[in-house]
Amino acid sequence: MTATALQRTLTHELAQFEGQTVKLQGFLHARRDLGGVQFLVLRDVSGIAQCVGSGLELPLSESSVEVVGSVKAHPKAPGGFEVQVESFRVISAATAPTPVEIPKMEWNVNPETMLDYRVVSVRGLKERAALKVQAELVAAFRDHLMTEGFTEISTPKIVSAGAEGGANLFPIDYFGQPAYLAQSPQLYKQIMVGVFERVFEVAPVYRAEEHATSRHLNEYLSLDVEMGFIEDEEDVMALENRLLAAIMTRLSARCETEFALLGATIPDVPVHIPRITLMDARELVGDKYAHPVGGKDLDPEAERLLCQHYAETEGSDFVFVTKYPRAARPFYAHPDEGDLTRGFDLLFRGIEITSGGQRIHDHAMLMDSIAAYKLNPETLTGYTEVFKYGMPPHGGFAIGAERLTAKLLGISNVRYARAFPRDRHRLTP
Ligand code: AMO
Repeated sequence: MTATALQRTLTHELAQFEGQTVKLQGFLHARRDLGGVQFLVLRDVSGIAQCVGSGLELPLSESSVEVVGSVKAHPKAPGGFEVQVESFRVISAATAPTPVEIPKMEWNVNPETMLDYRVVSVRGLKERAALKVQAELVAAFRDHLMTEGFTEISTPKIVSAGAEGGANLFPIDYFGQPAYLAQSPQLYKQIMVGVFERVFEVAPVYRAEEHATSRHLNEYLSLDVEMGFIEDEEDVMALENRLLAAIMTRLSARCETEFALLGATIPDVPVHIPRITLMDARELVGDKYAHPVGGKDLDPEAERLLCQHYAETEGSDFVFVTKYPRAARPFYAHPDEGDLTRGFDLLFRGIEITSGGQRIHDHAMLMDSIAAYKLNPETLTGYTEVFKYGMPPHGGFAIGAERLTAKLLGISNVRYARAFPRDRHRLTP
């Protein structure tokens, strides 16, 4: 059979072809010349394969290449098989050496350099593993919500007013009119509850965070959910609980290699994720860990300690923090007794990955809240109007996809959980 008549085999399928001739196509991941004998590692979408040949003229690393050869068991080769090269072809030659050695890259070895050269460094096995896990996570998010009757929506990313308050809006010039990049689909996803009752969106959102931290991006992927006809925020937390369980089930089934490569473990999602009120949480980290509690929210160290407590005492990597005060939540949060709201956060392995809660659905209550937050009601009419038309009690949440991905995989900075991160100092590539 001629090489071109052979079907392409993927590197992860080699075991099925022992003793047979296969055609592999991929990138020249690594190469070694031992005087006449050449070893090359070919990388394709499914993994890597070691190939050995002689008299080959190997191109620069990362060239796309084709190998035709026979598959032999070889315990020391990745995956336990090696391909003995019968013919070798360069499909598209690299014309310059890569600025970083892809197979030798490690996390945190000069991370800025790795991000500078992201167009090619992102091909690294660990780098792409993070993005692959995120892709599966997003697919599981969609699949699970659809089984629960949710409909996917797509809302504007160019908006006339902020949804979340605060100063972190990116202003843009919209044909001479002031506008902003959307901080969140919040107001639109609520409006769409009036259409589909249960909705979700997977889309980037924009936050003009001034500070470069390991948990903040200026553009991140927001996994948003909103559902109508709820009793209270408990229904929303229960939904997120089921959703996370479904996500972890899919990751266990489809991302074993990626988790192994990164030395990470998939968490067990408790049937009932523990809950603690913000007030009790502050007391707990104060009493148990002598961590001073100031401010209206938990600081990053308090989040870490609270997670440590639940990991140690209940074996849970997750904890819901509930009953946030109004001062810590946006105007749309549904009030609860005292000056509290029905808002919650979900912490996972030491960091907040979700905010959510029940929202105000009563028009008069909403207008009062807008006044109490000293917002200009005129800028919000496109949103507040809908509450004149029978909006049901509703609530939802948003998961920061990069934070969840990073914490799942033990990646220290959310920037590596995004293909092309936008941070305080980075607009390219
Ligand atoms: P919030 O502003 O808390 O809530 O954001 C929700 C989740 O998004 C993630 N996140 C970020 N990730 C990376 N970089 C950032 N700068 C960043 N900011 C937030 C976090 C956070 O928990 N509308 C509400 C959600 C809702 O109530 O439905 C909202 O946007 O994981």
